[in-house]
Amino acid sequence: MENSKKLKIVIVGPPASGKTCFLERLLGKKFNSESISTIGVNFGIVEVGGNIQLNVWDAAGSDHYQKIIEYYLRGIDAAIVMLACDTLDWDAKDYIRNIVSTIRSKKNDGLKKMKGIPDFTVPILLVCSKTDTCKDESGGSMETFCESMVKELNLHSYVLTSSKTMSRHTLLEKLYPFAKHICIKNVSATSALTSKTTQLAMANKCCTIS
Ligand SMILES: Nc1nc2c(ncn2[C@@H]2O[C@H](COP(=O)(O)OP(=O)(O)O)[C@@H](O)[C@H]2O)c(=O)[nH]1
Ligand SMILES: [Mg+2]
Repeated sequence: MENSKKLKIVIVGPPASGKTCFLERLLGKKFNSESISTIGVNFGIVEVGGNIQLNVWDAAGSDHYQKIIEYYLRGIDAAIVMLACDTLDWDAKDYIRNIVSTIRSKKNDGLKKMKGIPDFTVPILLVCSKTDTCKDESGGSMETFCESMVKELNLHSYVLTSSKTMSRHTLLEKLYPFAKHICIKNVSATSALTSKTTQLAMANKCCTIS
């Protein structure tokens, strides 16, 4: 689609949290129960609806690839942090805190990058994956865990997903409000920038001796 809004998104999460399966399902592929671990990164273009195109980078989760993840975080519009529902414990909380801090510090562009200021505005969605493996006994606790993380770290929101049992349509529906939020945020940032540039141009004009 020529006029679609293109957003750069990175999915990060521990190894085997379901990142690659999630991206593949969004791309319309079948669920793969024998998905092999990602070397480096996978990439896919997801048409999420509403004329929004997500350019999604699925970065390998192991510490070995930390530098690669940091590289792909540059210039992103948003990030997805993925955790499997059967790994939601204290370690998972620390993992989320650390990765969110990395995302906020590496995403910076322009002035913020020069000054080394973390970007607290980058939208981050928490995805709790593999819910088909947990739903019976811990449905409530998954939500409590995610809500507390969203609140503590000021994330955009969270969604519960299963690449195994949910349709592509359902997964896209879960992602759509996040994609829409990023678009709206980008539009307001651009118009703020445009108005700042206009103000600066006008100020300069006042001071120009012609
Ligand atoms: N039951 C179940 N298994 C899943 C789901 N998503 C991924 N898996 C399995 O978990 C393993 C790791 O998935 P993968 O997408 O490669 O994880 P990644 O390392 O985060 O990219 C694979 O064996 C997948 O088949 C899910 O929603 N439900
Ligand atoms: Mg993978």
